[in-house]
Amino acid sequence: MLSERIQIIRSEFDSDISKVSDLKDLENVRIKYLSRNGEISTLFEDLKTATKEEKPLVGKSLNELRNYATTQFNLLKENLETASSSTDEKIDITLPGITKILGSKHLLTQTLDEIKSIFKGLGFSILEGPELESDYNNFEALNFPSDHPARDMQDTFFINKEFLLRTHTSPVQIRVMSSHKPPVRAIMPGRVYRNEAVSSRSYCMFHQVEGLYVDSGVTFAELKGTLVSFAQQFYGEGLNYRFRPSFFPFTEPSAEMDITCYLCHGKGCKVCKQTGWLEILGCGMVDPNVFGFVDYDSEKYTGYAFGMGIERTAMLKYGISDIRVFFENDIRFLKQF
Ligand code: 2NM
Repeated sequence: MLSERIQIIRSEFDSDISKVSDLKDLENVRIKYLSRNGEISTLFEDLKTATKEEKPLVGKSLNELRNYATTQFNLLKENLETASSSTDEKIDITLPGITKILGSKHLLTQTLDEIKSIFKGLGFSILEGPELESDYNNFEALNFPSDHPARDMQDTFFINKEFLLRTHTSPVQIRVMSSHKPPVRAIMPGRVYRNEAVSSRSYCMFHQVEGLYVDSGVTFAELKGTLVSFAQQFYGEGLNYRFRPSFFPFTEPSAEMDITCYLCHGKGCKVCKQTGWLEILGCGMVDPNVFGFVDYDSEKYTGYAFGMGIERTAMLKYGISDIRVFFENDIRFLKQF
């Protein structure tokens, strides 16, 4: 009986549509019941074979089934479409991306990297040594007289009578010369410590890079050539430079190297204290007494040495007026470089 088949198809449709979970399932239900060859269309075909008496009633319930199925289909289709489009909205491709905040090298590290690479290009190797040193390596072997003011507790952090925090990286030079025969050509970067009042110009800890070249026949002219080449590469070509006589216990003769003030170009200003010059490093020929301590024959060998503060070097190059900014880790300072 046709009316019974209508009931069966309706409950099968209800069961099938209740299992639909996505638009693909729903389309299969549409094909099964509502397409041209679907179950409901087939019932309409069969209606033609019904008796005259049956036809109006069966036709009516068949129309109801088709309307019911179409309505159910449309409702579910709408629900599934809004559900899937709302999950799409979770990815808004117009939103700006989440960028990872990258750190950068500290200005001191950048400055030291640049100094290292220039001296590597000039044939120097790079050596390091301990920050805790003996009084012998830090002062004695460097020809500091026993009454030198640097050896005072006021100026140096002593651990005990024999050991201290190194006040310069020169003890590394003593270590190298004590353990290696000439030629020696190296730079020694690292932290050094001074027991002084902290101010905009000095801090209790800072960084130095010192250099040493010992061989037979090393001259002061070679010292000047090497340091001028360094200054031209680091501070720029076209600057004037000069060497002024100075004094260090470990070198004789000793000198300080100046370059034209980058601010006033030599005219005189606050930064260069009206001299037109900026002091960039200290240097000299290694004192024969130092060679005596490391067992080098000073009749056979000569050598030059130099040293510069890395904070001071960066301050000169970038116009920084307070050394403390290097150690405060204020992002507003650090991210400028
Ligand atoms: C400086 C200036 C001049 C220096 C000398 C030596 C050594 F060990 F060879 F004697 N090391 N470093 C030196 C010379 C350091 O710094 C301003």
